[in-house]
Amino acid sequence: MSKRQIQPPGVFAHHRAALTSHYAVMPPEGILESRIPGISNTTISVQASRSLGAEFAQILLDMRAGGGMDHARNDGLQAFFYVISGQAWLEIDGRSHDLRPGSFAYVPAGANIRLANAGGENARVIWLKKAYEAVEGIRPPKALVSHRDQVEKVNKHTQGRTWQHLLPDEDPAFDFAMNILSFEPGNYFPMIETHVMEHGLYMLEGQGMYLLQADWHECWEGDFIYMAPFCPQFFYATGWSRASYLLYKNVNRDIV
Ligand code: UGY
Ligand code: MN
Repeated sequence: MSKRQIQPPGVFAHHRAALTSHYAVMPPEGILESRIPGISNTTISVQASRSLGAEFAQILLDMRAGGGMDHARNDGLQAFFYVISGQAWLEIDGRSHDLRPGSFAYVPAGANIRLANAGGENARVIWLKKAYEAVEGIRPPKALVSHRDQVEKVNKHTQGRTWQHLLPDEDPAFDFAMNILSFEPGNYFPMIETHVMEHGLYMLEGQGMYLLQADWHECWEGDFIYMAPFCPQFFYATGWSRASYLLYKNVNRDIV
């Protein structure tokens, strides 16, 4: 069976996808391909957008050899890139960066960007976009390119559960955080969270059970979850290996 086809041939009605007014669970096999002018040789999977109720967009790009953005783009939004697999090349305002699995980049609103596959294999990259919420007297952040291995793992609340803050989100210039949360087998949150911030979650590895509002969902590597503001949420890792996810969260702004 191919990676995108998880049910046996002839079985169609079983799936793990869910959409409510508070959350969405989206296994990759159900996300149909989109096309965006100016991006070629690439399978484009839209995971979150305004039409879902989200205040950000998240797009998974599977760039084949020679694939990616055909020319520099500027949609006026902030962007965040995270490389899941393969080699990629990213240009930000004329400066080019070689990216490998675990590399990430923050791009300020208004920058010109160009992303392409830089190797022979497919390159899989998450592309998140968000309108910048400016605050008087605070300068917007500058571009930042780094790698997951350069970011300290901090232990919060419990042993066996670590956070990596990919962006310096204690800096009020940033209006969103991108964190990698990792859970050793059997580890879990210290409480059920209910908060004003929304989330986009991409499962990087492992598996677990996610409580969303009042429903349990089993999820694993490659799944995407959207959590709307105030959606009750809780996770525990199952299986025999670490579970990790990349998590978007809007932060640092006044509530109106
Ligand atoms: O930072 C967070 O809100 C995080 N603990 N939430 C989550 O993983 N669903
Ligand atoms: Mn949360």
